[in-house]
Amino acid sequence: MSRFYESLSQRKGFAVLVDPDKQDAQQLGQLAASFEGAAPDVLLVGGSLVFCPVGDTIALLKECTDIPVYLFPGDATQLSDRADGIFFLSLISGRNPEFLIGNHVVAAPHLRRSGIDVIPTGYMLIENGHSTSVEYISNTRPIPFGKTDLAVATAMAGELLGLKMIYLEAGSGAAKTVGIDMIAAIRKAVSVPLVVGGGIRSVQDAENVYNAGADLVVIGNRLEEFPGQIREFAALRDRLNGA
Ligand code: 1GP
Repeated sequence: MSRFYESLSQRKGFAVLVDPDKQDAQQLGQLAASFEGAAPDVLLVGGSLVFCPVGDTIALLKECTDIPVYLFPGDATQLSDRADGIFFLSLISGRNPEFLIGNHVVAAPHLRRSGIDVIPTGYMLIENGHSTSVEYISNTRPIPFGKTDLAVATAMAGELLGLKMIYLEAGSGAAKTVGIDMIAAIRKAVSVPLVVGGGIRSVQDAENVYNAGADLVVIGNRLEEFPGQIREFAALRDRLNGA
């Protein structure tokens, strides 16, 4: 396994999600400049529906930062061997075979050829009160917000199937994060690294999610609006890691 994957079970981390459709070369340069003294652990590139080639965005990022870049693909069109790795997402909260195995069959030969780091990831969409892009595009229903037992059983099934990471997703721009009780229950039930994203806007949101058991917190929209806030998220991560 990669150094990045190993780090997830050793220390808290945070990821910045980059949407290729929203960031041009100048904005990516500004984003990379904001990492000075506040470096995220990983950059994720992708989304439910992306029109610009993800490889172009990755190439631009690679020109200005050494931080590992992982694909966070909405489907098999969002692949690039310029990435360092991929969160190979299986949408285990849903019942759409295309997002459980279909896209993976299309992607597998490309991934083998590219040799990038593949992290098999159980991707779980959790209801947050509003319909989300990923829910619409994947044509799946999220796990209801309060159904912790269902979420725990789903995460357990993912781990027993051999998935190496569980990603709890409230949806990009969600009004509220995945519930703290649900995160804590899943943390107790599985031993693989836990990623939590969607609707994290404040350092307090991030701290709550970390304290519940998240190993990696993903932040997208908030840093597009307020890039300078990355310093606060980095300081929180460093404080929790005793740095
Ligand atoms: C979405 O978890 C990510 O897939 C990030 O969500 O844009 O709400 O931070 P936000």
